[in-house]
Amino acid sequence: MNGRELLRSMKDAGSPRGMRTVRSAWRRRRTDERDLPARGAERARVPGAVSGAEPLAGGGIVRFARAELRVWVAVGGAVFWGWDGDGPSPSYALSGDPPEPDPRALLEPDKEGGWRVVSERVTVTVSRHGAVEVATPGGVVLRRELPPRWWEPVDGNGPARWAQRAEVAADARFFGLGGRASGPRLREGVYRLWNTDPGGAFGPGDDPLYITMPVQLVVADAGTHLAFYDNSWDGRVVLKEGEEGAGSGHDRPGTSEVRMDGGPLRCWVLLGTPARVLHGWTALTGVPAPPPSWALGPQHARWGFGSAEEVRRIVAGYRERGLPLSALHLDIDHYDRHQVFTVDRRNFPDLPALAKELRAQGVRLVSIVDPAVKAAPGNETYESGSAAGAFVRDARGDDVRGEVWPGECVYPDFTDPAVREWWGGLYEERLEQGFSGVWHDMNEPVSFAPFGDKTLPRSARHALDGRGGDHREAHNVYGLTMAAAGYEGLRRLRPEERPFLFSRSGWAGMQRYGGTWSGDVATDWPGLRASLSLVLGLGLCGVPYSGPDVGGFTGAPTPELYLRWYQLGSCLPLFRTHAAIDAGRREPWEFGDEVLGHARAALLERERLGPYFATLAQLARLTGAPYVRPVWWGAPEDRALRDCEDAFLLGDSLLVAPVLEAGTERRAVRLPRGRWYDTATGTAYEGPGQILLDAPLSRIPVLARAGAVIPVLGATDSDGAVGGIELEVWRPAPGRTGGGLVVRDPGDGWADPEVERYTSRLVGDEVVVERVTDDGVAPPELPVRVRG
Ligand code: NBV
Repeated sequence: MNGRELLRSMKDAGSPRGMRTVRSAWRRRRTDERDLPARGAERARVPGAVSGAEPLAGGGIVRFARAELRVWVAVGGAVFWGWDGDGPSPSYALSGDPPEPDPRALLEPDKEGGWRVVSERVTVTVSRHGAVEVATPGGVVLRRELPPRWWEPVDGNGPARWAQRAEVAADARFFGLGGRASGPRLREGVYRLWNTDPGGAFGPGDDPLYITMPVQLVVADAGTHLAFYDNSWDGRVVLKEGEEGAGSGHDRPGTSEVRMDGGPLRCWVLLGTPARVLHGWTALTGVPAPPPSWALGPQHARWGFGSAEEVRRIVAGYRERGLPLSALHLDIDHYDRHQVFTVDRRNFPDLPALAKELRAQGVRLVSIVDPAVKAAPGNETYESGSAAGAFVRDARGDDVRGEVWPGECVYPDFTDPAVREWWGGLYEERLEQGFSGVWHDMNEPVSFAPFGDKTLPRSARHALDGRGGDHREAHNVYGLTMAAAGYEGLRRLRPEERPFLFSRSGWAGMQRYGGTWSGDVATDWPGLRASLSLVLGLGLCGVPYSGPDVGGFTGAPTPELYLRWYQLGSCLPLFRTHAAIDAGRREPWEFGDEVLGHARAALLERERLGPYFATLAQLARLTGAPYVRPVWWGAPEDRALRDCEDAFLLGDSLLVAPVLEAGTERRAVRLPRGRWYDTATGTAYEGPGQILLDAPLSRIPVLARAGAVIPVLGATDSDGAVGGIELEVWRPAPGRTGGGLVVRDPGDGWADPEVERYTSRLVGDEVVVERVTDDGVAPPELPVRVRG
């Protein structure tokens, strides 16, 4: 315990909760000291010299003096390699069985005395000492893993630690590693792989956060690739960007060194365009669950509405001002003394009736769900969970207790399939209360502590789906497996509806069950920036649905900061205002008439773009492409775009340049190649290059790609009836064609919607839009409005 921690624990000990917190932190420490012996002497190992190889499906096994490597290429071109018998399964990241090995990929000796696997899409070369090089069929090397190193306990007790260093091109940029506040481009530094509630509010300097993933996307002139070290243990990634030798031929490569405290040393590598890589990634780890259509609308939350009356007042506030609202979220204050699956009946006497009343106004209720269960007789969840043996135990078989909002708590072991089933069934209570969706919080998982790690003891036992293990391996998949439990539960309970679930913590593959949000982002300009970097980075890790607490979690934003946050938020998949119990207001009308007017404009534009968002949600499901993409998405070879962190593409058609600094009325925008229109003025600009655009308080710059065909809602008619879907078409540049995809909103069910493809071109001065079908082209059935 350091001085600061000691001070905090003395302060905490002044209240009953504080005393329990201090006690719980000591208990965690003692449990680990008792059940997790300190590491003794270790022996280092490297693979040594190659001794032979054996061809197997898709590749083979290459043997070394002190290790062996299984390497193969899957149908579709994904590369897998694993040392010492580590295969692709079991894995919490993979959505099902691993893909089949490519029967045409062959293992052959190479001239240097090593071996290589040659396939149509990729060549993998294994050197004589165990370096693994992944190259395009043209021979361009994208990634070179140096021989790994292991440190094994001499007495054979305990896991082997390992380190794996890889080299990438000198010009490469790193992205990903889950949700990072300091991205999206990951600069030199150490990134920890241990899901963590930063406590309080976070900004760009805070790392790690709630979602860490050993997934990196690397973009270089030579090509784009994704590397995934499928291992959920505590670890670190040390990134160093390379340096080019300015024509001297002496480039210093970029490096990534992954160090893990245990667990398998295995990796998947996918290469191709960014779109291909993300498609491959979601083929491997699961397609993103498309949210129900209402979850693409504006949502409002607050910790501390406090009563049904206040909820009614807020909803009426939206209605009276003509502001659309799709959902309202109830936080832990609506529980009975913070206990999950209960209701504070004094302040929320009839939730089902309230839900019905709001639903009639088009507003759904979403419920927070915390994993920790108050350990008290009489608490039904505790009693049924205890009877089912559902809670995480220590090595002696006693329930592990922690301290969270309701007091002393126990934690379901979601790595046990029976526990997932039990927990999923509990969502029936939430549905009966009238909730339409769930918001998973505190699932890193958190146990308050004045010192040490704010989570469960590392020695806590977990089922790990029959394999058995401890919290060192289970920690990072706790949120993921909780999401699986909730999602499957909702599917069983309401098979006809797409579940709405988003989760603060998670891991590779969490998109199968839903989305996420920023967590407790600080209310300041750096916090605003961090919230964009999180959404972009998570999208590149396969999690396309997320968004920040608009306005920031803590404190009170200035009207300007609130408005800029609102404008950015309105262009992100999850568009939700939220704040802490002691924070200032977040309703758009609380910041004066000017802000209200501009916020209303952002809100209405979001509504108008509804069909485009619905299309992006379905395309994310079909292709893995996130709604929100870095500007280099379609042009990774453009180095200036790789370094651009203050703008993003929304789908293929729009480029959004949010205002991330105070006092801005004009900002620079870096354009990808092609013609782009400022959607506010209609002025055309030619990319690539940088332009300056007006960014008055009333709006943030949004540009449309020339030729784009965007589904939007038509104007409201004079009776106030909302228009149907129209195609907004941005005039193609002369000599160029354009187009767009439209996927109509399938409602909240599972219908497989059709993907409609449209093209646009100029004939003389006229813009011609056509629908491309299996039988040829046809005029579009939807009304077309040409702009630009
Ligand atoms: O449930 C209260 C909050 C919630 O409002 C927030 O969104 C979560 O990220 N929760 C964290 C727990 C308390 C944080 C101080």
